Amino acid sequence: MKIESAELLRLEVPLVAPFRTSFGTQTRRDVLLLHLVTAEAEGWAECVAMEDPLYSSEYTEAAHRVIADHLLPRLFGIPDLTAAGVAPALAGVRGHRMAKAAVEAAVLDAQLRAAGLSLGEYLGATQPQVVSGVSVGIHDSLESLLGTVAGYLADGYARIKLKIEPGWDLEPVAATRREFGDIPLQVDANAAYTRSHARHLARLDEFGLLLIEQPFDEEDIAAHAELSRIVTTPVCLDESIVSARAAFDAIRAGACSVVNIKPGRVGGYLEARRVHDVCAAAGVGVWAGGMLETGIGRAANLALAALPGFTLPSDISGSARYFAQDITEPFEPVDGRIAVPAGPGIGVSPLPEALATCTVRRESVPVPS
Ligand code: NPQ
Ligand code: MG
Repeated sequence: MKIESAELLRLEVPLVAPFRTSFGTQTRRDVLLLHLVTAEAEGWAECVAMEDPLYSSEYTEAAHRVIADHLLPRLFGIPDLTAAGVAPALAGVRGHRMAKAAVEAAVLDAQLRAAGLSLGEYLGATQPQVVSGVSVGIHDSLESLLGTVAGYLADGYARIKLKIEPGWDLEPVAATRREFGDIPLQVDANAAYTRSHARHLARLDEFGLLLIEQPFDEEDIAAHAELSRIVTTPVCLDESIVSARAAFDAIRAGACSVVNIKPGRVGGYLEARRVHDVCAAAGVGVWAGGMLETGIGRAANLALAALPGFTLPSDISGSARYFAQDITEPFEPVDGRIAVPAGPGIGVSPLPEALATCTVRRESVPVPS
């Protein structure tokens, strides 16, 4: 396979409601899509970087530029390009994992569409559906939080994740338990705490949470290991796990007993599968994270989340959780599960009208002849 043309698309998609985390309040998704054309098939991928470098150091505009100026040029001219060859060809560029993940995913989609194979089949998916959970932002009051959670439970979501930060932790968890009883419940701090909060976080133990996700800085593996020794709630890492090696080292350090897998954060679906394999070998459960993807990223995440080691409910929600209008046929949970697409590649494509509505910029990346 050889890349014949490449285009980057930027979309502005409004969120149905503001989403507040410890790193700020988002009201829209600044989406970066990559569209590749080869002689055999086209490939689509979504880059999960967010508009500002708040979740991680990557951000959309930087990912856009590094893909156009540094990543794609290293692939142009490779005549027998496959997804497995992408990471080695890009290894000279340091970092930029979310950008690299999008490039590899677009090549993989084209390769699989050409072969008539679904991403789930390619990755080794064993589950026809994925258990769908939902991530709930920080609210201004307990009353409004409980109203939001009630709505998601009525929508059939099988697990609730509450975003927490200092000043918004024990009370929202206690209120949610009081109101809804023994539902599957977990929390995510997006690195808002420091080691000095360890004793405070141990007070979450009485609520029987599935896990506490990334309380401390992404580079502070030692603090997570220390917390793991004093709490009974399983500690899960998200931001810290940037590769299969990082997962191996964090597990060995005793920093986590659960791992959130996001293909963008680790540099692609192939590395994400290696994270899954490392965790499975260590007896560490994994689950699929989410980055407010449109249907393009969501479809691919579903395929990965159907691997056998994904034993905890995912952060893959229905399209309507985030968007009034998705850019693909919308995904919808049925009885708390979302079906894994079965068609070739990621199994979905952008709907031209929906894409036209939210596209704000396009850049063709010239392929040298
Ligand atoms: C997490 N995701 O697990 C992330 C954080 C997150 C579903 O909680 C725009 C783009 C807004 C990416 C908000 C969930 C975002 C974003 C939150 C990622 O840590
Ligand atoms: Mg997280």
